[in-house]
Amino acid sequence: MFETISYETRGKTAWITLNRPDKLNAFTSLMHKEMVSAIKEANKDSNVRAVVITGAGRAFCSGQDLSGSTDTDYGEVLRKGYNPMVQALVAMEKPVIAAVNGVAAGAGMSLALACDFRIASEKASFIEAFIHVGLVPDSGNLYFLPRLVGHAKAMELAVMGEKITAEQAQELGLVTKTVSEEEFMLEVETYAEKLANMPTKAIGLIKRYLNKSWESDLNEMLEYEAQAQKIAGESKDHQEGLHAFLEKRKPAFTGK
Ligand code: T3D
Repeated sequence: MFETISYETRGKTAWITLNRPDKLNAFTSLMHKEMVSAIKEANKDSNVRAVVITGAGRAFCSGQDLSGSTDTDYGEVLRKGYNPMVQALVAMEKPVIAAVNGVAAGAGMSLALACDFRIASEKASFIEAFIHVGLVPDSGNLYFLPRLVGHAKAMELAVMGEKITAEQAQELGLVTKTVSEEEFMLEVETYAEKLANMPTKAIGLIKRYLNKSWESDLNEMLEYEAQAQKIAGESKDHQEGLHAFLEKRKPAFTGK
């Protein structure tokens, strides 16, 4: 179905794997298009309640494929390729995990930042590689990075472009958890399965309104919370959660 990525569902989780291992999964325009299609597919499939994005081989993603021509309009590459991918990820009201198996460089790091959770193998690393080729962080990197690590650290990482280990990334709050190479895939599967069995609607609403919190004042947020709670309060999962509590059993959420 796809040339540069693979897409499969395992249980309630969709797995999107960047699949150009000889180029450390560098992005091409075809890969952008395929990523958008895969994200949309995961979004519309009501059986999918969690999404994992990872890389084939030893890398997560090395960013833009630098073996392409240098006389392209990078602004247009971003508007047509990267930005729709980031927008589709953020708009998806399902939890998305970046399973960072190896190096995440340039726009590959941006992709990881745009996900809701980052689980890193101890072999993973992160590098704001843009500066080394005279470019600026893009694909949402300048939006997500300061929100995750604060302005001063974002400035340092973006300008100095030094590679940081998974452990350092976790200390900075960039990474949800770091796992040994041997346990990495099992841990990602377990984490995804856990998320996929949670109240998906509520997770989607948390994602939607946490994103809005950056540009809203308190009164707007109080109203957004009221709107979100009305929707969540009418969900089957809320009923199930209440019944399970009263009956002293574990809830069986369906995502409805
Ligand atoms: O539209 C636009 O262009 C603007 C948008 C820009 C967005 C961006 O992402 S700009 C930043 C682009 N990415 C980079 O600058 C990262 C370049 N790669 C590296 O710095 C290093 O490869 C890594 C730090 C990621 C990994 O280093 P290492 O030592 O583990 O591997 P390596 O030996 O450098 O790379 C292995 C192979 O992958 C090698 O090919 P070879 O020699 O075995 O045939 C290398 O050329 C290839 N490769 C790695 N990254 C890229 C790549 N090929 C094409 N594009 C890449 N980005």
